[in-house]
Amino acid sequence: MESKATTALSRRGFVKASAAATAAIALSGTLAGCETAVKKTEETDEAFASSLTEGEWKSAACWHNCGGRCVNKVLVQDGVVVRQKTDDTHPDDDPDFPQQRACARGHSQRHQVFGADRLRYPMKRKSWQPGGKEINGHLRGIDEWERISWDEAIDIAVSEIKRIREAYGPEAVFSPSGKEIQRALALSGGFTPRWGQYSWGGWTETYAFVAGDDSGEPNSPNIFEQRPSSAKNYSGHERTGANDGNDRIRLRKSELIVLWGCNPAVSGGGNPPYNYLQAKKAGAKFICVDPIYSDSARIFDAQWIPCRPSTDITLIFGMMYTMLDEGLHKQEYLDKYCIGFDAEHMPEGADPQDNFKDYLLGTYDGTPKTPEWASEICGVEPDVIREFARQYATAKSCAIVSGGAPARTNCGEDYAHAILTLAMMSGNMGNPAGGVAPTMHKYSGNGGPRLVECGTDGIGRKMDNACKTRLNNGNMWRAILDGEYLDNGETKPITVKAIIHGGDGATLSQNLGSGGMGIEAHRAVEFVMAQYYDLTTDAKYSDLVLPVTTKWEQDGGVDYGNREIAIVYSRICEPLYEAKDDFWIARQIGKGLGANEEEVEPKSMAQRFFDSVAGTKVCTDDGTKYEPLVTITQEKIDELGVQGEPQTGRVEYDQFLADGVYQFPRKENDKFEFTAFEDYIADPEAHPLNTKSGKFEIYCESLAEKIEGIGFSTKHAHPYYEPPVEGYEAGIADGYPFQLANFHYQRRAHSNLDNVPWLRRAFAQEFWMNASDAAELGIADGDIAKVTSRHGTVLRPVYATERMRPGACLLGEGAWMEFDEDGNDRAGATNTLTGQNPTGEGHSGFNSCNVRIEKYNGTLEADYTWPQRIFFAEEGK
Ligand SMILES: Nc1nc2c(c(=O)[nH]1)N[C@H]1C(S)=C(S)[C@@H](COP(=O)(O)OP(=O)(O)OC[C@H]3O[C@@H](n4cnc5c(=O)[nH]c(N)nc54)[C@H](O)[C@@H]3O)O[C@H]1N2
Ligand SMILES: Nc1nc2c(c(=O)[nH]1)N[C@H]1C(S)=C(S)[C@@H](COP(=O)(O)OP(=O)(O)OC[C@H]3O[C@@H](n4cnc5c(=O)[nH]c(N)nc54)[C@H](O)[C@@H]3O)O[C@H]1N2
Ligand code: SF4
Ligand SMILES: [Mo]
Repeated sequence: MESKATTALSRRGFVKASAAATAAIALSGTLAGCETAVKKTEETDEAFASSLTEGEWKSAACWHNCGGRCVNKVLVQDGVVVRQKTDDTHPDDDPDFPQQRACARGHSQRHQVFGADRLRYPMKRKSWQPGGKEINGHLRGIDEWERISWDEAIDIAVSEIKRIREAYGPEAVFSPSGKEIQRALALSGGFTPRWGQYSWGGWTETYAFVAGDDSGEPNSPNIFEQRPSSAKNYSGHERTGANDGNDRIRLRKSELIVLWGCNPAVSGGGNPPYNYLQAKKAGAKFICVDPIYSDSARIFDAQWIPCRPSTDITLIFGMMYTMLDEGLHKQEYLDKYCIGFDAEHMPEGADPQDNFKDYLLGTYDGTPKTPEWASEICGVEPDVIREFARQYATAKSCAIVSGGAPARTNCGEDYAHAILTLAMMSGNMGNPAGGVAPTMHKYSGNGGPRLVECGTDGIGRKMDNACKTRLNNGNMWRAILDGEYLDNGETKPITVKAIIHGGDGATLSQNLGSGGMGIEAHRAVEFVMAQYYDLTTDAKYSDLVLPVTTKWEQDGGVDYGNREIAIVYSRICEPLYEAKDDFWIARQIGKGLGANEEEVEPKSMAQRFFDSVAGTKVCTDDGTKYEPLVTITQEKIDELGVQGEPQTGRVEYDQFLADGVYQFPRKENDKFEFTAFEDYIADPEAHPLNTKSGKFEIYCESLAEKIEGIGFSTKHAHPYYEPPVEGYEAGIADGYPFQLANFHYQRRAHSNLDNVPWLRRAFAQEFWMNASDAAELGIADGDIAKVTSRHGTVLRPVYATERMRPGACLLGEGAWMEFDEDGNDRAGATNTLTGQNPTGEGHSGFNSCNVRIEKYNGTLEADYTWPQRIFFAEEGK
């Protein structure tokens, strides 16, 4: 059956369709306009072709945290962007050297940049006044706006921050996002920052504690032996090649590929689906473990294991039990490379009875973790679990690729620990075509050291100057409301009176419990400020809104793609309306607060861009080190008016910018293929792992201690199942029988682009539920569901399908909340349904969420027809 919202087109078909549609649409095209324009294009192919040669094609940023990084180009005619296209820097005839093609969001980017709903001027909420007396916090989100000047706006920001710091201390100023404004706040007296991991869930530190960062030598001169120093893991840990598993070319040798809570066709931006397709063509069989039969499952013709969300650990235990029962596990491998599997291999000082094998067998706790036991919880038939275990354990090589999703659960560390242990039991860790990798985004299925390293502007947030108070994503809203927070296991008081949204986050949209406690917390404080280019959820609930430029209105930048590419983009147009860039705003506010403005913005925009380009490096042909990528002459430096030294690289400065990308050439059997843990498996004595014991830790005391120290939840030293907060058992017990999973949705990059009507029309923000469950509740496909959790209610059109397993349901994350007078969120933001449940290492368990579902008898128009958030448009005329 076809999904109505997420039609899985082939890569070629998709790009063709979207390119034709994009090319046809004029800058401000309305939807009706689109259709006429498409027809017109078909009729006038020749005129269309010749129009592509007028004007200038420029490389444009596609900068959101979307999972990918692709080539995006725009055709500028007389200062107006009239077309968009993607990578055509070389022919697309070689899977070893594929093009870097854009998705529907990328092709729609100009509808965001030039959208009618761009914020034009600074605005103040009408019934709020600075000074702390006239606040009317209850009107945040529903008040009217008045236009103010930039001078007034900066004065308000400065005087409010000063007043609140003086009255309550610098900790009372909470700034959850925004590198530039956070620098200004840090350099002028401090602020309370936010902490916590979103993307990787329980994988965050688990990989490093259990398996080490990599098997490499930190100081080796050869980058293939080093622990690669590239893209940092969000936790601050070095993000290594090993974290992403083996490289894409080795994937083609896998006999079996298990996509575990991993849906690259929808959330692997860039080339991952294309790379997996090459493995499929080379003969790999695919299995998807997912509550939905995903678009990826369809494309790769996968076997579907329909696991209930947030219960994967039990499915893994059922598989392991089968492997033990049938003698399919690799005892020698476990003995040689791991600690903690059985009583004979426990770390010194640990209770031998506390080994993992006896836990699985139920020797001491009386509960063998059989497929029957697992099935009661994860909902997968015992025989299916057994058969899955046999397929997995007997395949010559099996690559498990896990998204963040199954670990983005309460107590998600146990999932990560369990699945690593499964790969150890089958001897797959270190197998060139096997392994287990928490890998998503553009990295999915393509691990290994980076072949291109992007340069940066070298400017940080100055976090050392922030206050020592820090609020975790999972309990910041509660902390603001209750006046206390948990700091390394200790409850401490905190008073928050100002919230400063600086812009590289959508905190009131993307965090647990935002629709409920998040909004309440915003209504409770004295001052809320936001700097964005649209009226995002964070801006909507603010008192002062500052319009910023998009990346198209700035000089340019260099951005990480997959390990083989660097993406570069340049200025497309001048700032629209009165929009200013984030550094300009930070500088003015910083100055007002007494910071040294040169320190707040230490480099000009031109210099920042130049440093990023000049600092971009490429791996040498012999694979041992990096050298500059871009050739820069003294004339170019003079022309740009920046500081720098001439350098010689592989590509001329102007060519790099014109191409929009540099792509490292790859070939099968080249020296850039990569297998995680290869050295350790070859010689564990000579290449011990970077873990406490030097081995794979099935029994990992250091991870358990770390989590205990944080104080949100506890973890056993070996993988362990305990029903999590808002897990399956809690939902049944409390009258919320459905488990809500989230996925990252094609319409958006998180909350970004949710306002683009084009994308709204293409992807309807539908609510997935099982067709039989729906029938039982009297709900038909296309009806409106009212979905209620302990924390909030949303309304959404139903996609009733057998592609969703019974008892579970799913919604795309990131919608812009839109509450009606009954308190129903008509947009269907997932964080209206989630709650502030801090867990584990301070990650967010978005996929542990209990709901109940009923039919809604009111109306809900398709959201692409909703009025846009447009303010003061008439004033610009
Ligand atoms: N329920 C649920 N919640 C989730 C998830 C989930 O699966 N389920 N996923 C989580 C994950 S994996 C992640 S990574 C997070 C992402 O969470 P965030 O990073 O907070 O989300 P974004 O929507 O990417 O926020 C970026 C914001 O910055 C603004 N912006 C972009 N560029 C600029 C700029 O140059 N200047 C300024 N001033 N503003 C700018 C955009 O308008 C947008 O509002 O969400 C998490 N939240
Ligand atoms: N289109 C789009 N793509 C994106 C992003 C985006 O905003 N939009 N964001 C990017 C970012 S920052 C991130 S971190 C990545 C996230 O990447 P992932 O975590 O890999 O992606 P998700 O879409 O959250 O989930 C992948 C699959 O897991 C399933 N799933 C959900 N819960 C569970 C569970 O408990 N168990 C199992 N077995 N499966 C489960 C979902 O149904 C989905 O099919 O995506 C990136 N890609
Ligand atoms: S995957 Fe991301 S970078 Fe690539 S085109 Fe889509 S939105 Fe842009
Ligand atoms: Mo993420």
